[in-house]
Amino acid sequence: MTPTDTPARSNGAADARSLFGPVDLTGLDGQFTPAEKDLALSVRSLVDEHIRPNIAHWYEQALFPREIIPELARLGLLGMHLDGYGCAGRSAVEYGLAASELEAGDSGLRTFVSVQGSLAMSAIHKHGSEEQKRRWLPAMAAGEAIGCFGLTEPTAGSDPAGMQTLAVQQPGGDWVINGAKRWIGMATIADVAIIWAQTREPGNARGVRGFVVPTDAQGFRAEAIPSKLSMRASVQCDILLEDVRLPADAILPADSAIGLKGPFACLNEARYGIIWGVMGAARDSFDAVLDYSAGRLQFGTPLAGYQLTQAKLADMALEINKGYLLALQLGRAKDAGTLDPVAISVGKLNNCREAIAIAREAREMLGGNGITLDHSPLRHANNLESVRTYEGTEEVHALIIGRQLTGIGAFTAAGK
Ligand code: TGC
Repeated sequence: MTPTDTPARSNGAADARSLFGPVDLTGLDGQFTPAEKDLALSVRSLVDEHIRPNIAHWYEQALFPREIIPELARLGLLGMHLDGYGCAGRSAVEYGLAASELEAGDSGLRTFVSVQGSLAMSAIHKHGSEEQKRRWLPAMAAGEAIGCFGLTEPTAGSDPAGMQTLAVQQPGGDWVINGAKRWIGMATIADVAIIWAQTREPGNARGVRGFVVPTDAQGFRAEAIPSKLSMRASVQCDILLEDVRLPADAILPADSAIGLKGPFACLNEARYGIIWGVMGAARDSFDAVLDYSAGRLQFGTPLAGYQLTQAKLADMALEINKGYLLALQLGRAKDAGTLDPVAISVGKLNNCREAIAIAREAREMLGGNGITLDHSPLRHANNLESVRTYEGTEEVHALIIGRQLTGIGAFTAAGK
């Protein structure tokens, strides 16, 4: 048999309800209910209609397309896994599938949905007062109010316990916050910021707490970080807080928000979404190079007919299948209420690592054409540099797993 007379692959078009297409070598499609598939395919339609035709332009011009927000809200994707207060109450698996479809379009758009739903809305939903929930969640689910989540600081990234931002309670009850946050998604377009700060009451240090800060509060300033080579269709910002005065009830009051477990509970949600999201970017990179290799002749033979190409495609397909199976295992556990944060680290570390390797390999297989925005893999690979770094770097997740395996914390040289 010659390489060109073997119609070995189907493009999945015969099954209009195929979620995964040709990469599905292990029966992934059969693992999802009709309702889960419906949701995923409706997000795919949104991506096909609104994101794919424009993403190269947005990426090149470094534009976050605000006009996409009403479309995301219309599908119920903002805070989609939260219950009540205008949120869609979808399952963890549905949330994961939506993240995957969005990130097949671009990590920047999935990041917007994560920051809004998994970080800002989830902080209010988990830790907020009834008044805070009613004030913000319905508007945020409708896309009428945008949120951001300020944890990381210029000198405190992997170690948020080292944050310097300080909220001091005044004798009348008001809080005054001073400090700086960095790498905060959406801050320049946000209406509300969840700001995590060390707290001090008169004569008393009280540890890290969260505050619901309207971004029009006096002394709040956000500036977009320029010249990014990654996440160009998204916006990451510095926040400066100079004597920002807030009423006593701006604090997130729940006991669950006392100390760093407050923000970490929200990071769990965002990290979970990333496990699925990055597989979307990997799948899109694979689909791009599979198509290209079928049509591109080299020495008179389609690239797809070369053994080296097929071995690379096979390796990519293995990791995409394994990555989705891992995401699904964790998603079913999350829906059952049994998902452990260490398992989230397993998923985040593995799937980010494999997704960026797949996107880079796909770029290489596209040859010189792969360095333009005509093809998605290098854009995905550049975005994934951010995704593997935020919400816990690869090193942090490796050390969380290492601590679980050995019982010894190795985050610092002192063995903490
Ligand atoms: P440690 O200080 O000992 O623990 C503090 C408390 O937190 C609890 N905890 C968790 N709770 C729930 N889920 C988790 N995943 C948790 N991890 C820790 C812990 O049990 C303890 O509770 P308590 O009751 O005893 O006070 O911290 P640790 O030693 O457990 O963790 C160390 C380390 C390095 C793993 C942690 O600091 C870490 O995860 N660092 C990475 C931080 C990170 O991911 N930063 C990214 C922030 S994202 C952002 O700011 C902007 S990106 C989003 C955007 O685009 O805007």
